[in-house]
Formats: sequence, structure tokens, C-alpha cells
Amino acid sequence: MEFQLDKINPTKAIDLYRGMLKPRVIENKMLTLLRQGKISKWFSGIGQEAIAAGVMQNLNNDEYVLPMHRNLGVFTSREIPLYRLFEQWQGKANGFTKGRDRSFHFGTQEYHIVGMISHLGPQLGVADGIALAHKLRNEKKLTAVFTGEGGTSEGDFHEALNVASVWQLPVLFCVENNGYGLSTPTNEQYNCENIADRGVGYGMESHIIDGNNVVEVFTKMKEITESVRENPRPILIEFKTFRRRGHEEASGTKYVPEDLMAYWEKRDPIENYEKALMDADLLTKEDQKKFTDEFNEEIKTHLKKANNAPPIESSIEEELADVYQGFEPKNLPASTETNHIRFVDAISEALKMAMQKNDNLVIMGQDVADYGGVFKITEGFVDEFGKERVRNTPICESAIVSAAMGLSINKMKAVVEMQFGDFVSSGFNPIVNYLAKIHYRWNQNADVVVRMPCGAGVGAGPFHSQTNEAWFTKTPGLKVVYPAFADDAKGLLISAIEDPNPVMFFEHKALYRSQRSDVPTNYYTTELGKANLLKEGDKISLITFGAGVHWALEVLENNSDLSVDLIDLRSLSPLDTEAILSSVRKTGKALILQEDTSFGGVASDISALISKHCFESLDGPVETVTSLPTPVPFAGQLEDQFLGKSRLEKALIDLANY
Ligand SMILES: Cc1ncc(C[n+]2csc(CCOP(=O)(O)OP(=O)(O)O)c2C)c(N)n1
Repeated sequence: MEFQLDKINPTKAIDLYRGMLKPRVIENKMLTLLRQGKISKWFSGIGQEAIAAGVMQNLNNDEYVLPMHRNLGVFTSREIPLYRLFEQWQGKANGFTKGRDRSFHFGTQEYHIVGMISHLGPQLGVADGIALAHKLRNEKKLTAVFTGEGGTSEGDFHEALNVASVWQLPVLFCVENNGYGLSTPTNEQYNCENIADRGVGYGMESHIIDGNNVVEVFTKMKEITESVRENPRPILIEFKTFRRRGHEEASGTKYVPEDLMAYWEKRDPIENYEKALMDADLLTKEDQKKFTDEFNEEIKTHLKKANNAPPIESSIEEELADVYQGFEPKNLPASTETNHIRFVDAISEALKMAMQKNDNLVIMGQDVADYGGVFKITEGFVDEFGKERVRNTPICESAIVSAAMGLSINKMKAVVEMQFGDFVSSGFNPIVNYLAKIHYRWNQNADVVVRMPCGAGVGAGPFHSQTNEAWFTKTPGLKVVYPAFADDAKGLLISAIEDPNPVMFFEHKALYRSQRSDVPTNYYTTELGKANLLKEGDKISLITFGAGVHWALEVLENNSDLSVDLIDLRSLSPLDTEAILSSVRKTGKALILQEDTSFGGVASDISALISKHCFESLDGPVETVTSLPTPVPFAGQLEDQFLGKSRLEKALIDLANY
């Protein structure tokens, strides 16, 4: 192998050597520990060390990097004390996740590292969001994100590169093409010669770099990083390298042809470089031994410290408390001055006021800029806030939710508008796996509100009518809000945006232009997690939310003899269980009405809660009224039959007579 040592100075030559050697020495120790059964799992990066070393030595310590499972060199380059890494891998207190997540699945703001989630792809979009925050603040900082060639087959790769290119974000997409994704060779992973060739398709500059040649990695990345800081833009870089050990240690490498392995063993990035340095009189055998001994000594001391640390201890209270970022919600009172406005206008007002109040708030969604969104909620926003903060996005829900996560990591706030709540399925992975879990995993909040225009009754068929709150209420880490009135919608949306945690905000489309209330004119909050008792009675507790509230009001209007407590939940997570249970204890009967289909919804969980906690107060079966277990049909008569609304009156009367 040829190393162009004339392109770097002698100090850098040694820095690069040490940058590769340290992770190698640590790994060798880990492999011994693994054989002794002292650690459980290891993803080896042996043979790939030149990439992390060469890239990292071009990044400033305040530039974010998003590494993968084989990038130990990223962590050692940022000089994280080794005992902290060891404790992370042992699930102990001085790790980065309080024993909640394993291996390299952690991030740390202190070191500007955002570790992967197992799903590989979402971090590419997260890098977009981090870079967007830098760009919006005019900071000349870049963001580097790693992926394997396997990860490039995920839709997230395409989405993230496309967004980065359309928005000209300073992201370095570093693909470590190491020949295999688990047992899958590259020719079964993609059908083009080089992954870098895809750059053309994204309108993006791309490079191929010999990932086993640390001088080439360093010098080419030096040019690239300096240029990107000056002229922010995304770059796709394919590092050609090889995975020399199994996917993880237990899985072996039987499927790798011997000659291929032998070829890459000869191209070891450290051994070849050592030889070149020695030939150039830049390194001696003594230096080599001295460095190795130094690292081994460091490992020994830090491992001892980690081994001596006690197993993690926690309580149920501590675990529950870390699911969300704690904060004191502001209680901003509503003004007495009101305007009688539509639900849709109240949402728009809340968003506009939140944008005025928070300079760091960005709205993203399809057609939200000049067009004003399909429901015209952000109409005119561009004039006031500009296209940088009211961002039209390509059609790529996963990358945009991930980018919102990245904005939050880099100290911004985001509201993402799903054009229709149904399309959230295309952004489901980062919501339930990234936003929802990140605070519990490594104490990072996701300051993101996802707006969800939802619901049926508008003849829009199976893909524009769903109310899919139950996909999210079952996921710890998300808050779920579902207003039924314009004044609540405004106060709750402001609260959701003020809240540093991820909030799924459901807005029923059928209410947008049909429901009007007296809405206070100021910037006020309505507390999340508090139900509203709309009517008081003593025979039945009718518990519902969203459009169901209006169906209930209509039925009660026509049945004034029924004495009913009508509870509008307003928030589904957190759920106001106290309001539900105290009402049912009073009335002795409960009917839960939801627009969603029957199985596995909010109604079944509330029903279970009531059965458990109000058993002795019940005078009848806990009744639920839901939609039929079919997709939402299009034709009016079918949709009416589908919705629980048509069955509510009878169910209520039957329960009253029980
Ligand atoms: C969405 C998803 N599918 C499958 C997996 C299982 N998995 C973990 S790593 C991996 C291979 C990744 O290959 P590559 O991206 O090339 O990285 P490498 O391991 O080679 O460094 C697979 C299939 C996963 N973690 N996430």
C-alpha cells in the first residue's frame, strides 16, 4: 500500500497512527474479555480503523458526529474516558444510559456524539436536522454521519440524502463499504458499481476513498471538511474497506471466501501504515511498543475502575421519571377577550404565536410554505417568518421526523405537519423508536410536535380518514393530545410546543371548519393531561375525545332525560385517570366512545382501568362504542355504518336501562 507521507507533517503522521492504534488495542482486549465471557456482545471494527481516525482528526470537537456500531475510533478520538465506555458496555452507572441501552447505542452532548439506534437509517435524517440548525444560525459547522453499505439500502438513506441536497445542508455522509451486511455480500445489497455513483442522482458531490489508507482518508477529508465549512453542502463519501471479523463476534465469517479475507488481511490499515512510517523513519519499534503499552495501561486502569463499579441500581420511580424530560409547565392564563373562531383558525393562531415567541421554532411539512398547507393553517406564515423557518419538505416523512429530532439535539424546536395523519406510517420508525425513546436512553429530549390532521366523516376513504392515536398511546415516551374544541386546541397546542417532550397532536379534520368557540386572543396554555367535564350527571359516565365529543353532545341533546357525566379527555397520554375513575365511582356506569376501530384502542384500555379500579362501584358492564373493525370506507352510507356514531344512542339508552 502507498502512503503519501509527504502530504502530512510528522506530528500528524503519528497522531493518525495513534488514532488507529488505540481502538485496535481496546478491541483486542475486548475480544479477550468476550472469550472469557466477561462481555456479552462485540461488533468489531478491526480493519476499518483508518476511517474514523482520518475523519475525526478533521472535525472540530464542537461538530456533531453520528457513528455506527463499528466506530470505536470515533469515541476514542473525542477522548471519552475509557471507564465510561466500559461502564456503558457493562450497563453501569458511569456509562451514558444508566444501564438502559447497550454497546454504542448512546449519545452525549458533552462530546457532541449522537449514537445510532439499531434501525441504522434514521440517524442519517437526524444528521440533516443537526446540520439545518447550524445552517439556520449561520454557524460554519459541519455534521458527519456514518452508515454501512447495508444501511444505504434503507429508504432513510435516500430520504436523508435527498433532503440534504435540496436544502444544501453541510452533512458528510460517510459510507463504510465493508463488503458484507451481516452475511449479505454487496452484490446482493445493491446493483451498481459504487455507492458514491448515486451522488449524481441526488445532485450531490461524491468521492471514493481508500478506507484502509489513513493518509488518503485524512488528506481528502481535510480538503472536503474545509470546503464544506466555507461552502455548506452535503457530500457523499464512500470508503472502500472490509469487515474482517463476524457481524458480531458470535456469528463468525464462514460465508466469506478465504482468498477475499486473505486479500484484506494483507491490506491491514495499521500494519501497512506502521511499516511505511518505519521505512520513513517516523516511527520506531520502541515507539510502537511504548504507544501500545501506554494504551494497555490506560485500559487496565479504567477497566479496573469499571469492574469495581457496582451493578446499576434503580427504582421503578426513577425509571418512570426518566421517560420524559421533567419540566415545570408554564401556566399562562387565557385572556377574557375572545374571538368566535373556527377550530382551524385556533390552530393557526397557536402556531403563529408560538413562532413569534420562539425564534428557534421551525415548522416543516409538505406544502406548508407559500401554499399554506393543504388545510391553509400556515397561510401567510412565510411572509412573517420566512421560508427558512416555514419549510416545505420533499415527500419523506421519515427523514423529516428524524430531522426534527436533529433540530432538537442542536437546540431548536420543531413542529412537523403531517399532510394527513394517515401518512405518519411513513414516519413511524423515528417517532416510536427515536423521539419516544431518546430521553429514557440518554437523557436527550425531543422537542418536537407532530401535527396530525385526522379522522373520518368527510368521505375521504381508507387513506385520508384514519384516527391512529392508538399507534402512539401505547408507546412510552410520547405525549398524545386530541382536542375537541377550538379554544382547547389553541391552548393545548401552545402547551405542546412549550413542552420539551415529543407530542403527537391530533386535529380532527371534520372539526376544522365546523366547530367554532370563543377563543381567547392571547398566548395561553391549557394543561396537558387534564380532562374536561362538559356535562354533569349521575347515571352514566360517557368518556370520549375528538369528534366523539360532538357526537355525544348531539345524542345527549336529543335525550335530555339521560343524566350523564360527559368527559372530554383532551389528552390521551398523559391520561387523566383520576377524572375518569372518580366519575365512574359516582355514576356506577361507564360508556367509552372512540372513533377508532374496536380492538386495541384507547377505549379498551380505559375499560380495563375502570374494571380494575371501579369494580365495586359498577352497576353495569363497561360499554364501549367504536367503529367497525374494517378500513374506513369511502361512500357516505358505508362510512356512517362504519363509525360508532350511529350506534351511540342505542348503546347509551341500553346502558341507562341496564
Ligand atoms: C431496520 C433494521 N433491519 C435489520 C437490522 C439487523 N442488522 C443490524 S446490522 C445489520 C447489517 C448492517 O450492515 P451494514 O450497514 O453494511 O453495516 P456493517 O455491519 O457491515 O458495518 C443488520 C442486517 C437492523 N438493525 N435494523
